Amino acid sequence: MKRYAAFDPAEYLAWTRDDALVREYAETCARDPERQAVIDALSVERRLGMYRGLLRNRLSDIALKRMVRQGVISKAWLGSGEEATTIGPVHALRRGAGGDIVAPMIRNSGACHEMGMPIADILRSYMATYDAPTRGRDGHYGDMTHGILAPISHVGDMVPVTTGIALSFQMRGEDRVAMTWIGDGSTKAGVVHEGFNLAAVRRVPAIFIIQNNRVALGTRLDQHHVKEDFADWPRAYGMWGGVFDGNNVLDAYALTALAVERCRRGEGPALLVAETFRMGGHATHDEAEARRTFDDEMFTRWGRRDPIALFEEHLVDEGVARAALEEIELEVEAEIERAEAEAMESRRHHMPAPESAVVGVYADRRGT
Ligand SMILES: Cc1ncc(C[n+]2csc(CCOP(=O)(O)OP(=O)(O)O)c2C)c(N)n1
Ligand SMILES: [Mg+2]
Repeated sequence: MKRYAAFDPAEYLAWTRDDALVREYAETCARDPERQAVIDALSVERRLGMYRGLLRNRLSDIALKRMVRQGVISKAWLGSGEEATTIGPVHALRRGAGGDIVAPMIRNSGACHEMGMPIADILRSYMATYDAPTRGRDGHYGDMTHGILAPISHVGDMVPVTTGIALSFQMRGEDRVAMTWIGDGSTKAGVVHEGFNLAAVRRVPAIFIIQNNRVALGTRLDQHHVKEDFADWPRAYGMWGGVFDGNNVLDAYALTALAVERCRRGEGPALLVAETFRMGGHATHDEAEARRTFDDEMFTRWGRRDPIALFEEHLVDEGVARAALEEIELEVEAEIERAEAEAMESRRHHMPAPESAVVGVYADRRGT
C-alpha cells in the first residue's frame, strides 16, 4: 500500500514487515477453532473484498484530512488504525435492501461505505450540501436506504436505539440483525447499561461492539476504567461474546459472523470487545495533543500493527499476488478521486437555501 507523507502517522511511513507480527496475525485466527473454521470458509474474493473495504476506509479518511487542510471542511473524525474493527464486522452482515442495520459511531465511516453508501455521499455530508442524504444538516450522517442509522451525537445513545431496532425485528419475526459500536469512553454513559440489559433480557438479535481504542477524546483508558480491559463485560450482562483483535480484520469478521449466526437462530444478543488503538487525534484538530496523551512507545507498538499492512502481508503469505492488491488499490484511488470530484461539484451547486432548514421537519412541510 502506498504511504502518504503529508497524512499518514510517522509510524506508518516507517512501516516495514515484522515476520513475528505477521505470524501472530495468522495465529490469532487459529487460536479459536470456531473462528478459524469461519475464516477457512472465506473465498479469496471475500478476503479481497475486505482488503478493498479497509483501503476505502483509509483513503477516504485521507481525502477528508486533505479537505481539512485545504479549508473545504473544518474538521473530520477519522478511524486511522481502527479500520479492521469497522470493516470486518460489516462484512459479516447481510447487506442490501431489507438486510441488517448498522448504527456506526462517527469514527466508523467505513461502515457507511461498506453498507453501500457512496463515498461521495459521505464527503457531501461533511460538506453539508443539500444533496447529501441528511440534507447537510449534521456531520452525524447515515442513510437508512442502505441500512445505516445516523449517529446520535450524545455518546452511548445508539445502544438502546439498536436494542429497539433488534426488538422490532424479533417482534416481526424477521431474521435481521442490528449492530452498533460503542467507544470505551461511551461505555460509561448510563444509557449503555440500560440498552445492554434490555437486549440481554429480551434476547434480541443485536450485536454490540465495544471499540476499545484506549482513549475517549483526551481521557486515557486508565483514567476512566478500573480494569485493563472489557473481557468480563459480556458475562456481566449475561450476553454471549468475546474479545477480538481489532487490528485483525479476519478475527473481527469471524467473531462477528458467529454472533450473527446466533442472532439469526434466535439465541440472543452478543457483546464483542475489539482491542485497538487510535493512531490520530479525537478529530483532525487535536492530533498533536493526542501525541502527548500517550507515551511514544504506544504509537510505536500499535503503529507496527497497522491493520492494512498486516493483512496485506498475510494475504501475500497465503498466495495472493502483490499485483492483485495493487490493482485493487488503484481502483479504490480512482473511486475516491471520482467521489471527491462529485462532492466538490455538489458544493458548487447544491448548498442548502436558508428556508430549506424546515423542510422535512414539520408534518406539513415534507419537501424533498
Ligand atoms: C453524552 C456526551 N458526552 C460528551 C460528549 C462529547 N464527546 C464526543 S465523543 C467523546 C469521546 C468518546 O470516546 P469513546 O467513547 O472512547 O469513542 P472514541 O472517540 O474513542 O471512538 C466525547 C466525550 C458527547 N458527544 N456526548
Ligand atoms: Mg475511545
